[in-house]
Amino acid sequence: MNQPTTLALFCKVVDNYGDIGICWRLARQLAHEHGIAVTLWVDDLKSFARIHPGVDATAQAQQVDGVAVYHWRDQEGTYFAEDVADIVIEFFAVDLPPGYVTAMAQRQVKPVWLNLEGLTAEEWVEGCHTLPSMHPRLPLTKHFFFPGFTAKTGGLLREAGLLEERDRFQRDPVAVTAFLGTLGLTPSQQAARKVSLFCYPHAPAAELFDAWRRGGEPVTCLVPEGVVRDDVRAFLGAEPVAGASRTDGPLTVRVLPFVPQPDYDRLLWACDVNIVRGEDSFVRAQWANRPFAWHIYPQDENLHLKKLRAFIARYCPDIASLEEFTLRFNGAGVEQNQDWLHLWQTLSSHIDQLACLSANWQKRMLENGDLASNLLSFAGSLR
Ligand code: TRH
Repeated sequence: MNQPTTLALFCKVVDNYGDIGICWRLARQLAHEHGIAVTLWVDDLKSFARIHPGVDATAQAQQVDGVAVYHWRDQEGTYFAEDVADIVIEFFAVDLPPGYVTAMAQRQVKPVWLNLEGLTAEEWVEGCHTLPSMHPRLPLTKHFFFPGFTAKTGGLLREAGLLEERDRFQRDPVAVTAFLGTLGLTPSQQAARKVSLFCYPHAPAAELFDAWRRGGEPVTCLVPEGVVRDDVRAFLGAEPVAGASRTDGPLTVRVLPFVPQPDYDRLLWACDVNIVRGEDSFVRAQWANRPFAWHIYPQDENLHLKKLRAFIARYCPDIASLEEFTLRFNGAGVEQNQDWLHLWQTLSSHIDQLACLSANWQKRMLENGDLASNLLSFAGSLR
């Protein structure tokens, strides 16, 4: 069998950082761990530069950590069969440049063409994973590839050695203290229950701040700059710029700078509880081995709540405290009048159970392999 050695990944940034966050992670892993020559086409280099400071947001072409990165400006242009990679991935069903698709069809050995889809715990995914779809005119077949939580999906993104690196970090209090120190946390802020909060603007952050302020337990809430800006501004009584912080009773809220992707992992590893969002931080929280709650990306007609419930059903069907907290955080709880302090305290009282849940979940996810390796073996099976 002729193993593929080149791969082109096309990424459109719809909004925020998850699209490029996922594509970059995948591109880097394929290059570093599998020796694939990867070209990443991305339409928004500014977002990319926020998660990777080594990216030049003005360059048409650049090498970033062994990956060729091209600014994907438009759909125009002529491509030649020899420009086309062995594997072509469209992320989230983006439209490839028509000239590139024509060149794909001109290749003698046709490329493996994959549509890498979004992550969901819903059952239908298993039936659609790896399904083919013929091009209406050209001799090309595209296959759907779904990340997921079961052996009948593509699994989750996870770099080799990630869990070992995390364990080394979490077992090294000096490293954890030093890391949190670089983010400006004082010793007493470090000693408190540390919660990272990365969520969408409609999250009930103000309610949570109020509950923590009324609760007896010292809490340090770490919020990346720009996240729930209005609620953070109201709590601080000042502009929520990186480095700003205020303590009120047992609660400190501290604004963090937006850190490079590897440091965001360290942040998740260093906190006691993580609130994460979207897709990539959601997956990273699962590898952090810490209790977490998910603020899901909202979709029309509340489609996201179906996805949220599907995940809860797989992840924590027996832990009511996490289910209630998560549903309520996403505006979907049954008992909307439940006090946030009560929800938080119930969750906190189950912290050991949640830690155990997280470890068991991780074991199950490991059994599915990792997305990059699964994708390559599927691509290899098609050639
Ligand atoms: O940023 P997100 O909300 O992204 C997405 C996109 O909106 C996308 O269109 C949508 O489809 C998807 O959500 C569901 O959330 P996500 O996926 O967690 O991505 C955030 C990325 O930013 C992730 O790679 C981690 C990274 N990050 C940093 O590198 N540094 C930071 O300080 C923070 C807070 C995040």
